[in-house]
Amino acid sequence: MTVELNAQLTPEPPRPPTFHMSLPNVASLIEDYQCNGVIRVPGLFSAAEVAGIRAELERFMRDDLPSRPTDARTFEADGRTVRNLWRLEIHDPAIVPMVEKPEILSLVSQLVSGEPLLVGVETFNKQARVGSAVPYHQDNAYFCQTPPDMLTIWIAIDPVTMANGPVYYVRGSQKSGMQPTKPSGVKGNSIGMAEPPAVPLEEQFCGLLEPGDALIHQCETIHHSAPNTSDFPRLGLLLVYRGKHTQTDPKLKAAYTAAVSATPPS
Ligand SMILES: O=C(O)CCC(=O)C(=O)O
Repeated sequence: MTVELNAQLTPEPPRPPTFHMSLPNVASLIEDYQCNGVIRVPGLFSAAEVAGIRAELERFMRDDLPSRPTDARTFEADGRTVRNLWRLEIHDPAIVPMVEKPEILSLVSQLVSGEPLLVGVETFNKQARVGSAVPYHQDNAYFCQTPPDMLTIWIAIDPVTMANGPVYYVRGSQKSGMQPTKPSGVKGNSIGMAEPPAVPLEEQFCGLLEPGDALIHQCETIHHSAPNTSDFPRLGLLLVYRGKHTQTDPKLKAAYTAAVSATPPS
């Protein structure tokens, strides 16, 4: 009786938040990821969070980038428009707490089958009319990890439309593992696939997004994107995670080192 009475009168102590519950359908996201190698997560960031991230990226490019090493960015062919920012977790650590949310870590730990480590924060800016294409590739040609428990979260800061160069993914391609590569000669994407896949564009997963939506792809999922021929920018912020247990594969690393030496990012 006393116990029951206490239970009625004593307010429940606050519970630790179960963050993964705030992402709908986590089980189906995981199933989809394992099947297709890519998933769309709508509304991962709020409009206010997106505005904060955009403001920080703009501040960083204006105030800090000129004093950072040249490999902190890749310019477009015009030599002045930023194509990519690299290693923001080092060059602009203020961005990390803005993006590394507990619900993301919870989901990522399940997708990489282990403790998630944030190993890269970068951008693909794809400015209006100037933003260049990204050739067909598998990220693990750059990351060189085994097992391939590694992924990228691609967060839309601008709307991504058919016209401004969305990323296209070949569903299920991660299941076939790494395909032969060749140096691409593209600054910022130095290693690509030796042969493009036979899957027609209209059968590929097209990553159309609203600001704050995200795509998550496994590091061996084949993907690419077209140039931005529109009047609208297409800024994406990318978070790269690996499981703590992955290791560098020396063969992949040798191929990547040769490609990036031939075409450095800056
Ligand atoms: O944003 C793009 O156009 C390409 C992105 C990409 O290659 C990646 O997410 O690994």
